[in-house]
This record gives sequence, structure tokens and C-alpha cells, in this order.
Amino acid sequence: MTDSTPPAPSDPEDPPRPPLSKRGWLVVLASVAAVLALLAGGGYLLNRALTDDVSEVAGSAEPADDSIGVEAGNGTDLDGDSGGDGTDYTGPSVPVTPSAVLPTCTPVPPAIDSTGRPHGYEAQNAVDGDVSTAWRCTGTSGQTLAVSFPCSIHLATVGIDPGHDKTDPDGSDRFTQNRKVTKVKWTFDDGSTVEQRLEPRRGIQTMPVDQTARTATLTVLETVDGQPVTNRAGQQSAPFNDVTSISEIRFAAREGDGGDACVR
Ligand SMILES: [Ca+2]
Repeated sequence: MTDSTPPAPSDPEDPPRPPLSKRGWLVVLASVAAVLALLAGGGYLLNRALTDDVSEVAGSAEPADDSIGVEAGNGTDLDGDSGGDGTDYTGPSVPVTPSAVLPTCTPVPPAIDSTGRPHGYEAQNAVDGDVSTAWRCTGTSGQTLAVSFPCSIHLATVGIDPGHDKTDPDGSDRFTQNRKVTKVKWTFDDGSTVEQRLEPRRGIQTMPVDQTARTATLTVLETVDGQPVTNRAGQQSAPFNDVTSISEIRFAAREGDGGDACVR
């Protein structure tokens, strides 16, 4: 039998080898299979390594949460100015009043002003067109206010009066006395987000946006303290630093660019 054939002498001159036995062919086939398996495994590992490298690079390119406010994916300026990327809309726009507002926060009960009149702080105050009325919630950040529009509109600007923009008849400066909002995030119904930075001063501060939306949700991210105030009679009042107020939020949509017929 060939299986019992003694091994060939290990002559370095390489004498003729006998034909491969059945076991020899099995060994060759097993070796080839092993090499193919190693190659396939190596390819997988190489591919895995490259994939990991790409993932790490992609991950390192993503901004940290606190740096989102540099520029949005849609090219909208987030720092409140209107230049730089050439995408800002310069055509006509129309004011849009939300048809509904829904806060998520702990409400503040009505208070009495210096003339003894009660004033409420419900969310509707943020869209009533009156800067002397404010939406107010407890806390210094994290409050949200979701608004919906009569139909899907192409937003051109968003605006905020970032405190309680009011002076009482006795001269008490409620804007100075209350916290001021200095950064918010806007989230739209398609999931897009932009951040808006605000100066702690009176008045509506607008930011251009390029966003089609049916809803917009404001989230308060940062606020700054109020300060003690003194009325005309010389009486000093402590700041209201445990609540956050926003007098107004405003929206404008691109005119004649689809969707705005419902707001005319
Ligand atoms: Ca108001």
C-alpha cells in the first residue's frame, strides 16, 4: 500500500518524489483551505480596522454640544448676524403669529405690580405682541416653549425679547430685576436645530433662519442674573433670580415662497 511507503530520503539533491497519496492530497487541500481562511480573516480584520479608523475620524469631526452654535447644516448664521455665507434671505417677509403655544416648565403664579394690579405669566404672553407682558417659569434654564403655525411656512427670521421688558409706573425696572436669557435652541419639526445667542438687553433680537417648519420649539439654554432695582421713591427691591422670563418671541416667513398663504 502506498500509505506504508517509507518516506523519501532527505537528499538535498532532490531525487524524484513518489506521487501524492490520498492522505497527501487531503493535507494539501487542508493547507489551501487554511490559507484561504487566513486571507479571508485578514481581509476582514483589515477592513474592520479601516472602518474603525474612518469612524474615529468621523467622530472626531463632530462638534461638541457646546460648539453647535457655530454654523448649522443649512448654512444659517447662528450668531445673529446676516452676512458671511451668502445664504441669507434678503427678500420680503411677513410676520407670522403662532396659532398655539405649549410650555414645558413649572409655571409661576400671578404677581401684583407696584400699582396693585395682578399680572399673569402664562405662555400666551410670549406671543401677544406686547413686550410688557411675559411668559415666566421657575428655574434658570431648560424651560421649553413649543409653538405651531397655521401651516408649514418658510421661516426667514426668529426673534426674542430675552427678559421681562417692562417698567412699572413707579419706575421699577423689571427688565433689570429679572433674569435675562442669553442662549436658546430652536428645534423644528424636521428635527433641525439652531442656537441663538442673545445680548442681555431690552428689545426684540432677531436671527435669520432658512427653515421650513410647522412647529418651532424654544429651549432656554443659558441665562444671567438680574440685579436689585430702585424705584423713583428710593425703595430697593431684590432681583428675581429663581425665575426666567421672556416677553416676546417673533417669527417672520418668506413672502410668496410657498406655505405662507395661510398667514395672510
Ligand atoms: Ca408679551
